[in-house]
This record gives sequence, structure tokens and C-alpha cells, in this order.
Amino acid sequence: MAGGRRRLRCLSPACLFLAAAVALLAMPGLAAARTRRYTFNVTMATVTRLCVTKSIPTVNGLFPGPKVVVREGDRLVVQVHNNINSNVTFHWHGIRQLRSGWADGPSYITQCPIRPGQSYAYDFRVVGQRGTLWWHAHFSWLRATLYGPLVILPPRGVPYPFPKPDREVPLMLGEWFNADPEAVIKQALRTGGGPNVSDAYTFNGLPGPTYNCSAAAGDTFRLRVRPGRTYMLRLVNAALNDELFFAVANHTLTVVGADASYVKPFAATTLVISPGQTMDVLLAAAAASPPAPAYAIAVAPYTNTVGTFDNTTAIAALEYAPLQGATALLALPPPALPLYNDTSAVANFSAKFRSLASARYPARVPRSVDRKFFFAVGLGADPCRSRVNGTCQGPNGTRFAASMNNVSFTMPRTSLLQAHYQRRYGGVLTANFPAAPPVPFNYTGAPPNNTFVMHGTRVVPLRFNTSVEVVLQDTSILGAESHPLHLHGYDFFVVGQGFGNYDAANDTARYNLVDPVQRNTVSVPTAGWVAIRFIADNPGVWIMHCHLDVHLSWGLAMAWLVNDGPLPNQKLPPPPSDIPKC
Ligand SMILES: *[C@@H]1O[C@H](CO)[C@@H](O)[C@H](O)[C@H]1NC(C)=O
Ligand SMILES: *[C@@H]1O[C@H](CO)[C@@H](O)[C@H](O)[C@H]1NC(C)=O
Ligand SMILES: *[C@@H]1O[C@H](CO)[C@@H](O)[C@H](O)[C@H]1NC(C)=O
Ligand SMILES: *[C@@H]1O[C@H](CO)[C@@H](O)[C@H](O)[C@H]1NC(C)=O
Ligand SMILES: *[C@@H]1O[C@H](CO)[C@@H](O)[C@H](O)[C@H]1NC(C)=O
Ligand SMILES: *[C@@H]1O[C@H](CO)[C@@H](O)[C@H](O)[C@H]1NC(C)=O
Ligand SMILES: *[C@@H]1O[C@H](CO)[C@@H](O)[C@H](O)[C@H]1NC(C)=O
Ligand SMILES: *[C@@H]1O[C@H](CO)[C@@H](O)[C@H](O)[C@H]1NC(C)=O
Ligand SMILES: *[C@@H]1O[C@H](CO)[C@@H](O)[C@H](O)[C@H]1NC(C)=O
Ligand SMILES: *[C@@H]1O[C@H](CO)[C@@H](O)[C@H](O)[C@H]1NC(C)=O
Ligand SMILES: *[C@@H]1O[C@H](CO)[C@@H](O)[C@H](O)[C@H]1NC(C)=O
Ligand SMILES: *[C@@H]1O[C@H](CO)[C@@H](O)[C@H](O)[C@H]1NC(C)=O
Ligand SMILES: [Cu+2]
Repeated sequence: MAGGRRRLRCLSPACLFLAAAVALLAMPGLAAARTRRYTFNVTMATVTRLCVTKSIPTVNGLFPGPKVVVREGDRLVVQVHNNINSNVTFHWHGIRQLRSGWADGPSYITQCPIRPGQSYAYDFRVVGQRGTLWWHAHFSWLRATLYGPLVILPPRGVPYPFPKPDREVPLMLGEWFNADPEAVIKQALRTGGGPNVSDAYTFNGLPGPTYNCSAAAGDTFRLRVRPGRTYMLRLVNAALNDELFFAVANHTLTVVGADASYVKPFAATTLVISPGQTMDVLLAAAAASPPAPAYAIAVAPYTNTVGTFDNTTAIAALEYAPLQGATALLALPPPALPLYNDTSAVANFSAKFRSLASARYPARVPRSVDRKFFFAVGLGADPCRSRVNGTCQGPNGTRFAASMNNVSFTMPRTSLLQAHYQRRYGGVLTANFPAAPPVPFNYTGAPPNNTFVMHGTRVVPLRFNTSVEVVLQDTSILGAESHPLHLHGYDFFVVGQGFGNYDAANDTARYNLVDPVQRNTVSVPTAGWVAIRFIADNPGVWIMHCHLDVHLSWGLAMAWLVNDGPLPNQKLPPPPSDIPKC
């Protein structure tokens, strides 16, 4: 008997071990975690968009970069070789990096840059997260072209908490510059003025037919669909400086996830997605052959900046039957999108997000808080010290700056995490980031007369396991505008938001402590505030910054220094041997 023979043969220790492993693998959710290995060879590659041919930094010659796929629980090892003539680092945006801060990636925060010719292996586990995240360069503005999707599938055998889609499609929204983005930010920092804006928005790197010299059929992202099928778009806003509206003509979308956490599904015709954010959305194709062979997918900016911005609309195609030629693409009626400054459309949309908060995926919202912080977030100015032809090109002849609590973040010259690990803080950081603005003012009213900022590499030290609340308050200094704040190393709960000045007496009582959405990036509403909570259970140094790169360049950042806990598994391990040196 075959079965008996198999049993008989399985008496050796090796065989018994294998049988046990196979049995474990067969149990849903308990599949042994795998190690997934990728190689990122950072090289220059030639691409053409909008009739401009140029050499751009890429990973493995691809733009956008390769899709990284893991399952929840897996270990991911990405071996990076830097073969371009610039420093580079990579950030695994939204990954919690539990006790693996050395792999987080922001240059000068958790590591020194990988210099030209150097290599570094990012090595970490993906724990307690599932959905869509992404990876991007975290040095200067290199993420303009160095980005790609990071898909986290649930453990084998564990279903989605929604009907399984027929197909899943990563869709990365980006920004294309005809100029070299490094030259753009360099020029802005030299003159003190706002940077030149992008020339196009893109879908998976493609600008589509609305731009001059972009008519070639290959320049448009096309999603082929079949009637009756359901598609899951894994949306990522990888744009450098713009929050985006997103819609598909004549199709309703169902949002089921955000920032690698499930949400209570809700329907929407227009999405708003900020740089750094991700959204998993279901798109149900028409049941039978629809009246039109194709429909337009569109993105356009949301902003209230007083400066200039890329005010274009980009189009992709949802095709039931292939479209012939650019004229047909341009003839697609675009979906109605809100006006570029429609803040109430944005507020209505962000109010719809709720954690799934199910038995399997509970929302562990901190109900009590050990430390409360109030951060005023916005723009400011620096005096024009080094003059460019007699004047600077920022507001009133000054230089643009940005700050939290009036402190503009100074990028250190060595890694903060390294300094922390060695307990050598002198000359690198000070542990005195203010818990509240030094001089309170009417944040969303008339700005104060003096809008000059202070500078420093100032951090907030936290005891391990501190329960933290931060109210992020927008200011109207040099114009109220939305700031997508991104926290490294943590997901936080968005417990409240509103317009005007945060009012502790009234607003705290209205917090949602039952099913608030869990995210890694939240937009501080234009002329409003948002309250977030998290438990500081991940030791390391974690930057929190605006994900508009221009604001990050101007200093809109701070860092949390989370100390080790008492237990061995609550301590930051030593750095890997290949960590780059400054
Ligand atoms: C990276 O790519 C460059 C250029 O294609 C090639 O010369 C080099 O050998 C590659 N390095 C690795 C480690 O794959
Ligand atoms: C920015 O735009 C100005 C005006 O069009 C142009 O002169 C300048 O060269 C641009 N800067 C870069 C870095 O492309
Ligand atoms: C396209 O070119 C036309 C004519 O040169 C110009 O008027 C228009 O502004 C351009 N549009 C874009 C989006 O660059
Ligand atoms: C798409 O929606 C618009 C506006 O609701 C409607 O007028 C149009 O007939 C629809 N077109 C198709 C092809 O479904
Ligand atoms: C942006 O474009 C829209 C139309 O697409 C127009 O209504 C609006 O005035 C433009 N805004 C700016 C600031 O250029
Ligand atoms: C939005 O922009 C439009 C046109 O640019 C302008 O008329 C309107 O006043 C603006 N709305 C707000 C709330 O700023
Ligand atoms: C300063 O002025 C000189 C002469 O007009 C010009 O060549 C140079 O480009 C200007 N520099 C900047 C940064 O604007
Ligand atoms: C502009 O800057 C000058 C010099 O810094 C200052 O004296 C003046 O008050 C400022 N004006 C405004 C309107 O901010
Ligand atoms: C703050 O400014 C707003 C807008 O100007 C105003 O409505 C409000 O009364 C001011 N609040 C206080 C406390 O002065
Ligand atoms: C700010 O400037 C205004 C107008 O110049 C002046 O009336 C006001 O007193 C100033 N406020 C302070 C606090 O200096
Ligand atoms: C609380 O909010 C209500 C309604 O917005 C307002 O009437 C009341 O004055 C507020 N209370 C305080 C203490 O500000
Ligand atoms: C690249 O990184 C090294 C090490 O930190 C640093 O010395 C160098 O200045 C950096 N280069 C640039 C252009 O930032
Ligand atoms: Cu910002």
C-alpha cells in the first residue's frame, strides 16, 4: 500500500522534520515565512517622454522600477549596488521595520548614503501588514525616477476580507520633469525661490495623450479589462510634490485598503491620494459590453499653494476593446474632477476612511496617552544671506523655508541612528525638539509678522512603549496648504481632524477611538489640523516629514528617538556589517 510504504519510509529524523514542515505549511496562515531576495542595480538609463530623451537614474534599467512581492511574515533582502554617479539610499515606504531600523533607508537618519560603487543589503521582515506599499530612493530628489511597488500578499491560505479580484494591477502615479530634478532642487535652494514644477503627471511612468508630443500610443498607460470582471488597483502616489485627484469615467471605485491596512470598504467616484499614500481599490468592469469601448482614467492636482504648480491633467485608458491611435485616446470624455483647490471635496473623502476593526484585524487604538504633542506645520522664511544677484527669490526677497514648531530640520552629516547606537550625540543632534510652538499664535488666522524659522537637528526622545498623541496643525504662514506628513517606523491611528485651530476642549471629546484609519501618511488639512496616536514600541530614530519633497528640502521634518526597552527583544540590534560609512 502506497500510504503504508510512505509512512514506513518516514522514520528517519530528516523525513519526520520534513513531514512536520509540510504539515505546518498546509495550515492556512502558518505557512513558513520565506526569504525573498532581490537585486537592485542602480544604473542610468535612457528614456524618452514628451519628446525629451534623457538619462535617468533607474533600478535595473526600469522606469518605474521593479515590483517587489512578499507575503506577510516574509523576510525581504534587497541587495543594492550603486552604479550611478550620485549617492543613493532606498526607503521601504510604510514598512514598520520592527527592530530593523538600519534598513529603513532615509539618508543621514538611519544610514549614511550608499556612495557610487558601493553596495548595501536591506534586510528586514514584513510583519503585521498586508496590502500595497512602495519603495523609493531617500536621497535628495532621486525618488523622482527611483520608485516601484511593494506588494504584500496575505499569508498563503488567508483570504482577503473582500471578494477576490480577478486581477491586481499596481498603478503608480508620478511626476515627470523634462529637466533633471536634481538641477531643479539645486537651483531652488540656491536662489531661495520655489522650484520649477513638473511637466506631466504619469501612470506607471507614462504621461498619456493630453500632453504635447505625447501622442504616440505607447506613451499612454492602458488597462485592458473584460466585462464582468473585478480589478484591484494598487494605487500609489509617487509624485514628488503634488496631491492628486483620481477618477475613472463612468466607473465607481470601492476603497478596501490604505497604507497596507484594510479599511471598511466604501464607494467613491473620485479619490484623493497624497504623495506617500497608497490605496487598494476595486474596480468592477461593466457587467456586459458597455456603450463605449474605452473610458478615461484621469489625475489632476489638489493644492492651495500660493506658488506655481503643475496644473495639468493626465489621462490613461480603461479599455474593453483596444483603441486605435492617439486621436481615439484624446476623444475619451474625461471624468469630472474637482477644481484644483476644492478642499471640501478632500475633507469629505478623507472622512470616509475607517479601520476594518474586525476580530481578525482589530484596531488597537491607544485609548490613553502618556505624552501629548502639538506641532504647528507650515512654511516660513530665512533671511537672504548669500545673495543671488542682490536678492533672493523667496517671499519678499527672502528664502523659502519650512518648519515644525518653527524648527527647520537641519540634515546632519552622519547617521542619527549610528549616533544613537553609539550614544554619541554631541555635535550631531539635540534632544530638545519643542512639544508645542515656542510662541503660540492664531495658526490659521493672520500670520505673525516675523516668519523667520530656527534651525537644528532636534529630536524628541521617547521611552520605549510610550503612548503618543500628536496634533498636527497647519499654519497660514505664506499660505495655508495641505501637508502629507509621513512617519517612518510606525503606522498611526488618525483619531481626529478638522478645520481652523485645534481646540483641545472641544475636539478631543470628538475623537474616534473605535475604528480610526491606520496609516503611515496623513495630510494635515489646508488651514486645519489632524490628531494621530501611536505606541512607541519600535526602538530607533524615526523621521517624520512632509512628503512633498520641496517642503522636506526646506526642512519640514523632525525625528523621534525611541529608546530601547528593558527586554532583549526590545532593543535595537547592532548595525549590519555592510552599513555605509559617512
Ligand atoms: C549593474 O549594471 C551595470 C551596467 O549595466 C553592469 O556593468 C554591472 O555589472 C551591474 N552590476 C551588477 C552587480 O549586476
Ligand atoms: C527653471 O525654469 C526657468 C524658467 O523657465 C529656466 O530658465 C530654468 O533653466 C529652469 N531651471 C531648471 C533647473 O531647469
Ligand atoms: C502645447 O503646445 C501648444 C502650442 O505650442 C501650447 O500652446 C500649449 O500650451 C502646449 N501645452 C502644453 C500642455 O504644454
Ligand atoms: C458616462 O457618464 C456620463 C455622465 O454621467 C453620461 O452622460 C454618459 O452617457 C456615460 N457614457 C457612457 C459611455 O457610459
Ligand atoms: C488650473 O486649471 C483649471 C482648469 O483645468 C483652471 O480652472 C484653474 O484656473 C487653473 N488654476 C491655476 C492656478 O492655474
Ligand atoms: C479656487 O480657485 C478658483 C479659480 O482659480 C477661485 O475662483 C476660487 O475662489 C478658489 N476657491 C478657494 C476656496 O480658494
Ligand atoms: C546673476 O546675474 C548674471 C548676470 O545677469 C546671470 O548671468 C546669472 O545667471 C544670474 N544668476 C542667477 C542665479 O540668477
Ligand atoms: C520685507 O523684508 C524686509 C527686510 O527683511 C522687511 O523690513 C519688511 O518689513 C518686509 N516686508 C513685508 C511686507 O514682509
Ligand atoms: C483667528 O483667525 C481667524 C481668521 O482670521 C478668525 O476668524 C479667528 O477669530 C481668530 N481667532 C482668534 C482666537 O483670534
Ligand atoms: C505686525 O505688523 C502690523 C502691521 O505692520 C502691526 O500693526 C502689528 O503691531 C505688528 N504686530 C506685532 C506683534 O509686532
Ligand atoms: C465647542 O464647539 C461648539 C460648536 O462648534 C462651539 O459653539 C463652542 O463654543 C465650542 N466650545 C469651546 C470651549 O470652544
Ligand atoms: C555622499 O555621501 C558622502 C558620505 O556621507 C558624503 O561625504 C558626500 O558629501 C555625499 N555627496 C553628496 C553630493 O551629497
Ligand atoms: Cu508640506
